[in-house]
Amino acid sequence: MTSLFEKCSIGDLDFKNRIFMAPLTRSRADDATDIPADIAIEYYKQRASAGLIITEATQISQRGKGYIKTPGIYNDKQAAKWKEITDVVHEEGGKIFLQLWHVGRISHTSIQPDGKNPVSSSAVKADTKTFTQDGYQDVSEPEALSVDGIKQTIADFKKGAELCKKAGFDGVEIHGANGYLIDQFLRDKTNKRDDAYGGSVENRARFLLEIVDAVKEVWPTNRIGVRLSPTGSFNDMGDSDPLTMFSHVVDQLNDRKVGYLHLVERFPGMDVGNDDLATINTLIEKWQGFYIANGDYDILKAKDAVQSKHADAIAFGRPFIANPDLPERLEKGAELNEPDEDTFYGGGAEGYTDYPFLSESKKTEAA
Ligand code: 8OZ
Repeated sequence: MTSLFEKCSIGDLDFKNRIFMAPLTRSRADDATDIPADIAIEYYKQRASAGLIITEATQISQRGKGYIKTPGIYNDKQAAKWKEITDVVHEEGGKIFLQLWHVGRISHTSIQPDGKNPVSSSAVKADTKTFTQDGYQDVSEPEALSVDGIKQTIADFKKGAELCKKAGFDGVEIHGANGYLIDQFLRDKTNKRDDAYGGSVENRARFLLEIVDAVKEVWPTNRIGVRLSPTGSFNDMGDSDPLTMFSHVVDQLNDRKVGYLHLVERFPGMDVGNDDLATINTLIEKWQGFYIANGDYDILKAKDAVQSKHADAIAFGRPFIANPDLPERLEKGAELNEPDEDTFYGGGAEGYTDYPFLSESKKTEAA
């Protein structure tokens, strides 16, 4: 039986365990330049015992930004800071992918270049809020991207993928989940287009697949992952027939031999219906490559998922925020630190780099 603590690989890429770090927005980047904070170097270094670190969602353009203080990957200065991060992770024997992100409509005019409206597949406003300089505010009305705008955005994803090479990443994850731009094209609650990028499942998948194909010109397929949330409703999302939509997507990703599929199976604290579980399970069965499961996994569920071959690896989010040495703690059956939600987004070292390692907690207990 396969264990969570066993190594695994995708092509020529080896991982020391199956305990992966999920992408986690932490909002500590410099807001004017979108350069990751210096303290992010220590944060990622501390977590290098993960089989794979997937970075926080990182915008591929200024248009792709929707929350204050999220980092970017659209210029050399940002890539240079990311290089400092990948260097320390590699020195510690870890592996790290960057998550390429465009928020689409989940943004605010105050965050967009020149105070413009955000873009989306269609002009459908989300019933949700985002973090701005003036606090938590309703997102702004989006504009539908033109076909030229779509082509430019695909080029931005490709440029982001190129900068990731310069920055020393092991690969990239395309963020197609959680109601951001790619998901806004995939699902029919948001995609109302009547051109080649809307309507049929083939058309709605086109934007994602053109991004995958553009990124494939930069990275070998085993170093490209795709994250999806077929049944998620976060960010005011939905689809009339997720099984049909995402079955097509998974078929296409199989054809392209993408390195891994990463599904948000459920959101922490949200109920999942039987239909949603069945959809997710059907999609996983269809998928032929490496599968990363995410969504409210604890140690027992994670062990079971890997042993039963439901998943090749598990991406842990909140547990990795509070436990930099999560693999060691899980392997030893040690107690876990509890994450502090008040310090998830924004601020400095508190709740970011100051969670104790097991060795430190022992020291404290002994003292
Ligand atoms: C929480 C807050 C801001 C962004 C996601 C990138 O859900 C996010 C995100 C999550 O994928």
